[in-house]
Amino acid sequence: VAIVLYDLAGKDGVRFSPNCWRTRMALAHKGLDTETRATRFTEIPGILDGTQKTLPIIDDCGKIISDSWVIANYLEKAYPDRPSLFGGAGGRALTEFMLTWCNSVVQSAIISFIILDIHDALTAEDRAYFRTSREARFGKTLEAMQGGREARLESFRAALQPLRLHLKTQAFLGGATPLYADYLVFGALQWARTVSRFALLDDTDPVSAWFDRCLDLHGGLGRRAASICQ
Ligand SMILES: N[C@@H](CCC(=O)N[C@@H](CS)C(=O)NCC(=O)O)C(=O)O
Repeated sequence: VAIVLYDLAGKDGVRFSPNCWRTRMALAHKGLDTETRATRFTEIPGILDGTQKTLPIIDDCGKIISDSWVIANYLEKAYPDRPSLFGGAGGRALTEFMLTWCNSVVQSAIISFIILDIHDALTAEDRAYFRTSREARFGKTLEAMQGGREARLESFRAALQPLRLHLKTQAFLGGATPLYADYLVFGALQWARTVSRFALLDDTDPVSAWFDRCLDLHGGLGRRAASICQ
């Protein structure tokens, strides 16, 4: 039986959520059969028992698990004979640092480049919810948040320097092959790729070459994904 992934979806079913992408890649890494269910923001209160607030959520034969980090840990424990997501206990602990860095530095910067593009990639039903909730959260309009993004690009790229230097000597953050740490940062960049035409990375950036390698993983799962910009 396939594991069900409740996956955030925009218009034309575009799958853009960074946190859902992490989980999607983790399921593929483990080689687990997955059925994704396109779920819009305003549909979340209507799924499962109605208490869930965020995606991703997985349903593994009736076991309902939410939160991407909890899900990754569940998969690692429940499927120990499949390829590891962390590479052992030390790897797991270090991955938790990557999670924190990815959320607090990478994703929180990327949101300011694409928040209006995300809005425009949503279905009509979701747009009002997204605008109201995000404008309340950030205390400004989506237009004001995204405005002037070109001027912020240089400092965003500079913030990726640790990643860039690491990838000079290794194909993936995990070494010769990817680990969950790769999927964390991949999810953040895939978020931008699926909803926006704005180029966060320079083509000559080693981070860009690594992202390209990630798009090819697991049968090109990331590359095949619809983007509103195709
Ligand atoms: N800590 C959670 C965060 C998940 C999260 O924030 N998901 C967003 C989409 S990327 C969401 O579902 N938001 C619902 C909403 O804002 O109503 C995780 O890692 O899964």
